Amino acid sequence: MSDFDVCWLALKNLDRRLFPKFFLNFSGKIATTLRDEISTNFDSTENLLNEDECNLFLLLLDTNNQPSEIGDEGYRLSIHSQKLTISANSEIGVLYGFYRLLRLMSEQAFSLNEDRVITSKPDQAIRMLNHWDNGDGSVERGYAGKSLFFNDYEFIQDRTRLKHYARLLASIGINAVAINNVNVHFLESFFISMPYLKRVSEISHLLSYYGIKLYLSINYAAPIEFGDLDTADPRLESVKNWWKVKTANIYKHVPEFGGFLVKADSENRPGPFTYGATHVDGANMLADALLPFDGKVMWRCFVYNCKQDWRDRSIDRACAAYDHFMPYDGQFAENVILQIKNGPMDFQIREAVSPLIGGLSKTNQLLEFQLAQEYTGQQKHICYLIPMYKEVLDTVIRYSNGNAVKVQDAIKQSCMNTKNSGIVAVTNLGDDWNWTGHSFAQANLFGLGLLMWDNQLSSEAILQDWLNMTYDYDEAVYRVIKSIQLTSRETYENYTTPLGIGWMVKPNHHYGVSVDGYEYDKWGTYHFADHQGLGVNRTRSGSGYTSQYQAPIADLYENLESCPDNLLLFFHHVDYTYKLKNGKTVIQYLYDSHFEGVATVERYIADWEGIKHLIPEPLYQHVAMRFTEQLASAIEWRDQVNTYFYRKSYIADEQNRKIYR
Ligand code: GCV
Repeated sequence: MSDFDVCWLALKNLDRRLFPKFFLNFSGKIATTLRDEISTNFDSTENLLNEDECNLFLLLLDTNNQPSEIGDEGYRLSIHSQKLTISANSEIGVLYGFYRLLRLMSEQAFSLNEDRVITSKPDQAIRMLNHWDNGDGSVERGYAGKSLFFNDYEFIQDRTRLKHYARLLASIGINAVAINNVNVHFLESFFISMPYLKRVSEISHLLSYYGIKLYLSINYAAPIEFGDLDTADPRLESVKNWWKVKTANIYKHVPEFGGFLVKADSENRPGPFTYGATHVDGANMLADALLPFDGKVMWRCFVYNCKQDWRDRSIDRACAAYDHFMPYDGQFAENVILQIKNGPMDFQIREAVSPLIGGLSKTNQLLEFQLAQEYTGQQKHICYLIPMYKEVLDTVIRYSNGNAVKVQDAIKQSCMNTKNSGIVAVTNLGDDWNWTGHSFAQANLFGLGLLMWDNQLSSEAILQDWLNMTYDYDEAVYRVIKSIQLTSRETYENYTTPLGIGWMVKPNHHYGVSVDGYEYDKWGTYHFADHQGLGVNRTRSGSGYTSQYQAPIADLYENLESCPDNLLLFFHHVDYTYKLKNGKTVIQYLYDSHFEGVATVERYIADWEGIKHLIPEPLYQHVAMRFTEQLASAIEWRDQVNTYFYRKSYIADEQNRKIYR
């Protein structure tokens, strides 16, 4: 038995004898993986001679006979006369179908007696994870232990855990990963060369058994770091050739290599701006080197002025991504994909959706989420993020011929090549026994995987699947975990930064409250509270950010009357006495939400105690200990925020609750 959790692949109550014999009509890497999975989950033996004896069929379809309904990676799963067939147009499609079978079997109602057919194909082509792992084994914004890939400037040699990692990812449909931090330091700059490529190739090979492509984050200034050139100007032949030679060498050693992930001209990372060149010059130069190998460049749009003067009210960080990238729409190469954070700031508990997503119409896009809970409780607090992701995917971000276009469709419609778009998330994984620090944070990874595949799934259905696969307890336990998880995002928002204001965190590590922590700093993340009110004026009379949205979305946010309350302070600076749509004043809402947030955490704790006798002690204690921290932190948030705004406004709480003076 391994010393780590197998998460949702634990599948404690599968009937191992359900499939006595199985039939597989193809051979190769994925067939090996399937045999492995079958022997892990069932007592089945393969029968290649007499198909009549089999009741599980894993079939790679004849490519001339492709049912278009399942595309390249999808599958068809059918139960007929007590036989179950999984068929697909690709080997990976069959594997995805097999994992779907495991999910189905974790449902109480599963039976071979009922005929049924399920077809499924992914809504998004690229379903990727980004690791922010460093060569020394640390993980930037990692809250679940150390890196799964590196330790003490070496690649980890033990493959046991990596194999489980690959299983977990494939089981939720993830097909790409970048294994090192986008902030590429000195050592990691050399991962694109020998001897590191040997190790990269071993990992890439292992991942290929699960249909996962490996990418590397690169240092834009690598030609200089290597000591080969004194410039990284993308327009120079010497620089172009340097990357062509390096890229060809990567593919020689890592034939399945996916491509490069690039953070350039962002938070002090090098980039084309140093040479007066553009992001188009930089990205297309790399794309050119990757093109012969069908490789891709994921180019991040997190470009903003991180040395802003807080006194200068003319700069709004929220405008930056759009301002930098929109002018180049249509100029990026076909194998360049712009990677855009879901909001224009930085993974706050609630932000408006980045207007760049609706703006671009001729550029490949990857929508970037953050599973790592940097600003959402750092995997000490429970914060089920799937409702937030769904909200983003369902947001109408533009209109086309009068029809509303949601984010989930916009990212596909604007691309030059449908295979070059999708969704990516910064992972919440590490080498902790349970992978995610808080065991309940597993649901975020599981959920996002499923949601990237099927954008229509509900947060509740996903959570139910995760529970079915992970635990095998009394229904009362499920009820409690569900009610906690499904309300946890709002609860976190309530006791931290409601109404879209964001930030107010302690600088650098971003955990815990510090209302003015960033207020007079250079990062562009301000709340502008004074004695009369708070919020950021991003309307036309302020920074003009609202104009980056197309009409009528721009007007929706521009006008106080139509701006949704939960984004009010993201878009507007208002008085404390301004009345929300629910009739409360802003100041009263701030007080109420903070009291309510803490009260809800107290209720979670009581509910958790109430099911103590129904769950194993280690799980009980693990969650209980984190709740103790969550409550302490929530109380600190409540008291500091309430006191801060009482002192600024001098307006008392209508309910006269305890606010420290
Ligand atoms: C990897 C935020 C985080 C940084 C992160 C950066 C990014 O600023 O605090 O740790 O750097 O985003 O997304 O590049």
